[in-house]
Amino acid sequence: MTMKYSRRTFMKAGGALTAGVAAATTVPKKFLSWAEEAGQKDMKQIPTFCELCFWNCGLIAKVENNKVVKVDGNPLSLRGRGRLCGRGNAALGALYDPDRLKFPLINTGKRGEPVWKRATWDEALGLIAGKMRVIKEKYGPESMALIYHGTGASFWKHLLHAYGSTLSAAPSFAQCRGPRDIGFVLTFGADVGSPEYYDFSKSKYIVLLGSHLGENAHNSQVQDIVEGISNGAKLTVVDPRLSNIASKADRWLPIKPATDLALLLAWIRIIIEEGLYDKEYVAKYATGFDELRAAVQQYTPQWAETETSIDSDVIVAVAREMGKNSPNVCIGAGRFSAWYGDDTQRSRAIAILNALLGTWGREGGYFFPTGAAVPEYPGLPAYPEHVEVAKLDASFPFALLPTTTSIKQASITGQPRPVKAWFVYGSNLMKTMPDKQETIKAIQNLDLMVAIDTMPMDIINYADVVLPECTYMERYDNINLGKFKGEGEIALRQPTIEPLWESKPSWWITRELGNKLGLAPYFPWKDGEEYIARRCEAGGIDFAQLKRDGVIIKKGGSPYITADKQPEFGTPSGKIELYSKQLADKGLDPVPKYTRHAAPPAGHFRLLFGRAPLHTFSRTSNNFMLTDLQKENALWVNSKKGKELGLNNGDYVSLVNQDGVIANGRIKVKLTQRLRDDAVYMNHGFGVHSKGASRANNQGIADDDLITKPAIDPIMGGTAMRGNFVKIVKGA
Ligand SMILES: Nc1nc2c(c(=O)[nH]1)N[C@H]1C(S)=C(S)[C@@H](COP(=O)(O)OP(=O)(O)OC[C@H]3O[C@@H](n4cnc5c(=O)[nH]c(N)nc54)[C@H](O)[C@@H]3O)O[C@H]1N2
Ligand SMILES: Nc1nc2c(c(=O)[nH]1)N[C@H]1C(S)=C(S)[C@@H](COP(=O)(O)OP(=O)(O)OC[C@H]3O[C@@H](n4cnc5c(=O)[nH]c(N)nc54)[C@H](O)[C@@H]3O)O[C@H]1N2
Ligand code: SF4
Ligand SMILES: [Mo]
Repeated sequence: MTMKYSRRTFMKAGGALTAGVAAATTVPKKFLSWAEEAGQKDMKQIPTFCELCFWNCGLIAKVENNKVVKVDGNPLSLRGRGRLCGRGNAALGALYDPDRLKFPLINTGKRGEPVWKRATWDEALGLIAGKMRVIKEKYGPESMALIYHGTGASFWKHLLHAYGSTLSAAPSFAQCRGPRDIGFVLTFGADVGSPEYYDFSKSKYIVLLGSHLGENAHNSQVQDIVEGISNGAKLTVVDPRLSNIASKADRWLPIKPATDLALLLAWIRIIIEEGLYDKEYVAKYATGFDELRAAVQQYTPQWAETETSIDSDVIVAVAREMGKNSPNVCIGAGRFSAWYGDDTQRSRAIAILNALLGTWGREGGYFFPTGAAVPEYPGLPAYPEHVEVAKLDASFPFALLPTTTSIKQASITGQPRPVKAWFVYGSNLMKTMPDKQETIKAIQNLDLMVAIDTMPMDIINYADVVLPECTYMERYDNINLGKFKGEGEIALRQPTIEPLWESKPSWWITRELGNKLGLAPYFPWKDGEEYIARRCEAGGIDFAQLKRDGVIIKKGGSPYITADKQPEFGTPSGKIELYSKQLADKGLDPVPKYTRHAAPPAGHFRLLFGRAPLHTFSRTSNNFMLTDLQKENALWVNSKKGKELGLNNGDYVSLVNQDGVIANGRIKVKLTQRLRDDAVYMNHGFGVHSKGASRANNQGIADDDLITKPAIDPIMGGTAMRGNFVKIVKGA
């Protein structure tokens, strides 16, 4: 395969290789004088970055007598620009949660019915190392898997590599953004980045499908779209629900759920047939236009109206608005894209539409980012030679990153090869992976299951050993690199106080475990500070400046295509592939094709879900500063439909899905005109079952209890979750 899941060629086009050091950046004096003004001269101000979601905004902790008393945004951070979202402001709620994991724990009961024994670090790590030795001997090192989410995971990847396993997967691929990334990689040879390379602040026209920005609190991206709108950008939001961003839009298209591909294909057809596309751009950079044109003839606006329930006049009008504003248009790629099973194809349709409008590398569309780099710790030994083993994702031809889907299957069936142990780092799989019973079955088959977490969330109850990591406020971590418009960012996480109780950072835990496994040469660092300082030194980066400011910014070149800066596309043809021969060669549709999805059976609603603005999944569901603001989720039900069913606002109901599965607990009804009548909607992350999380336990209902039937994306193995239907049961 010539295509790589990499942004190398993309970065080259973006001028990242010409990056130089920016003029010295320091935290503005005014900002640092905050404590002095408050008469607290001995207050320390320590910059670090947030881990309450992956956006990783820079923050400054105010520390008094070894206690963090406040956090503020770091104005130098490109991810937050001096601001924190509601969750980021609740750092103290994560740090000082009395429910935190305090000591290593060994499960002397069963997986799922734990009986905990407090252990020393030596005992817990000794037990794990002993089992890892046996597993390696019996099944080979590649039978050990890492499933992860979060910055500290890189130390665990390093440990596994040193041990001999390259098997690791993040749910944020197959359960989240994987379909989107692969759809764009197949089309442009590059993905849209994280943070996404949206040039919203310069857009003249923005289209969002789903993407409930604002509720989904991508900090700097929300700032950008607000700036774009105040600069006059027109906004169209496609969503079955009037989301907060839809309420700010010029047009809200309340689409029938699961039909977005029909709308996109109709838009593509109109833009081609009315000649609204960027002809010069398409001729120069794209291939497969004639095949695309022929394939979309069937998708007329009238046909799309019957599928989507959106008036064909509106469909045509939006296409013309996009065409008129081309190329300063951004049709958002979305992020959570594991929706209906044909998600890579839907993402490809979004990519194709952007290509026709010439938005890639253009002002107001998708910019070419600038990156920054820091070398690895110098002098580490090479990893053991990789033993060729059966590829787990062979049945998904474009699973360019490994999927949790295949790890789970291999753990259950032993095919195509056995997986016998999981390290689960910062991932609450009980809420994250659809079809919980199958996840439990996979875990029951393992020889070893270790959870590395900060909180007693549902996942730890299935572990043999639980390792308490200290929170992001108490540790050095991996360096965080970010790619932005004309600037790249190097960000430091450093402790603001010493770890509480017996919790430890990953650089320490992996080193100690590595030592027990005879892998000491791979872990030469003295401590977290030395680990970072040596890497900075190797890269000529001023560690003292990084420690003082929290971030170092590198300047880059033009974010747009110019006469002497031409884009390169990492596809096999070296062009934007409107028709994908790669897909055709694998027996997959080379141009996205619409297939109708099942509608809710009689008496049922489609179960839709999304982000709580003030929570991140179950990452924050027990955070006392946030439970004060939102403790449980609500069930959005269309007012008229709800009244027909005899429901009142505030009634508690229970939910049963198409497979007869009843969700634990009860949920409060919110009657609203902001939702279609064929779906219900709730925030994800609630309905935590673990009793150890005392505030989150049993608050609201878990969408994940009801998602028993995922649809698997045949292209990349994503597990789509919005094809489940529920019935409302009154009187809970
Ligand atoms: N506050 C907060 N912010 C977060 C997170 C969080 O937990 N909390 N999580 C972060 C993460 S990891 C991710 S991936 C992102 C996810 O955030 P997004 O990528 O924005 O998620 P989506 O699923 O696109 O958006 C949810 C919206 O999709 C709508 N929707 C449902 N079905 C359909 C449909 O068939 N068609 C269309 N057009 N719309 C539909 C829902 O009504 C809802 O408004 O958010 C990130 N930001
Ligand atoms: N039903 C359903 N399933 C979904 C989604 C959905 O909306 N509905 N969303 C999907 C999406 S978009 C994504 S990205 C995935 C995310 O799902 P996951 O990858 O599981 O990520 P989180 O929910 O962020 O992980 C939360 C876990 O990390 C722990 N944790 C928090 N901070 C730290 C830390 O500093 N160190 C360690 N070691 N652990 C920590 C928390 O205590 C908790 O157990 O879920 C996907 N699955
Ligand atoms: S968006 Fe909010 S929760 Fe996410 S990193 Fe930034 S401040 Fe933290
Ligand atoms: Mo996600």
